[in-house]
Amino acid sequence: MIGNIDNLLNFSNDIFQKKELKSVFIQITSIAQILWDRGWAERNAGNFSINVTGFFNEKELDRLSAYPFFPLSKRYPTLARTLFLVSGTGTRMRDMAKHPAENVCFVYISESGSAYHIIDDNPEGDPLRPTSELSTHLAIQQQLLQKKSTEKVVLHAHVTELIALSQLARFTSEKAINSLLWGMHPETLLFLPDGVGFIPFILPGSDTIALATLKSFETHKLVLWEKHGCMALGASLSEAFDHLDLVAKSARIYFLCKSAGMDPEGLNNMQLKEIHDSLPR
Ligand code: 2HA
Ligand code: ZN
Repeated sequence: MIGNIDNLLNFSNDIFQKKELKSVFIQITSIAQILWDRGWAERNAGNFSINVTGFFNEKELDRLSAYPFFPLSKRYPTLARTLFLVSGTGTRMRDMAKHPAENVCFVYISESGSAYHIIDDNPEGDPLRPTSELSTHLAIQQQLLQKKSTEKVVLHAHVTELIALSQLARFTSEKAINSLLWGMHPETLLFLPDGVGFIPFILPGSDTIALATLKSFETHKLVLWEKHGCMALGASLSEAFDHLDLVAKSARIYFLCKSAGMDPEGLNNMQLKEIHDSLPR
């Protein structure tokens, strides 16, 4: 354990430079750019958390325990001594793509699971605060650890095509929206056989949305928040993005047919069954 502020500042620098994290930062750069290019991250929309605990040894985690802590509004016992790379609140994906280190912070959870501290790339200025959706991210990350899931990433983006679908009353149920999305393209059923979770509109950043999302992630890898956006899980940021990309493609096919004045047929039940039966068991 160290208490010397110079050591802390040095460590804050070391942690951003850690070579094992290089590929994580490369993915952040590329996915942030794609989210911006797609228009899925207007203004400061979108956020992510990446569990990077596995890149650090016990000794390094001990050093992190020397930082000052902020209390968390809830206790996350399973997250004790875990470390996350989290997008900063108010940051823009278009800036993230160019300067990832300036737009993310590390969030380290205390031994009790009831406090956290922030390590950013600007230790002398005001700390960059983590995303406004931190409570939802932590609750989901805790559930992933409890399930011993290989998924380490939670990604939120304003996927325009899916927000548009959620504006149509006939698709505002899990059954209806999945039947549409699976019908538009075989890969949607192949890669998301559990479909997407659907959550009727709830205030972003609230405990209620965190709880509803948590429940939905018990059975899905992607959850749609009505008239707002999506959250996706992945072993990496790229994989979480792939889930969003896949369902957005299905939604685009639907709207393309509609804008050409046609009602898409969709894959029929026999075709869907054939795809379903080809899935590995
Ligand atoms: O990160 O998208 O829902 C900003 C948001 C909040
Ligand atoms: Zn949002």
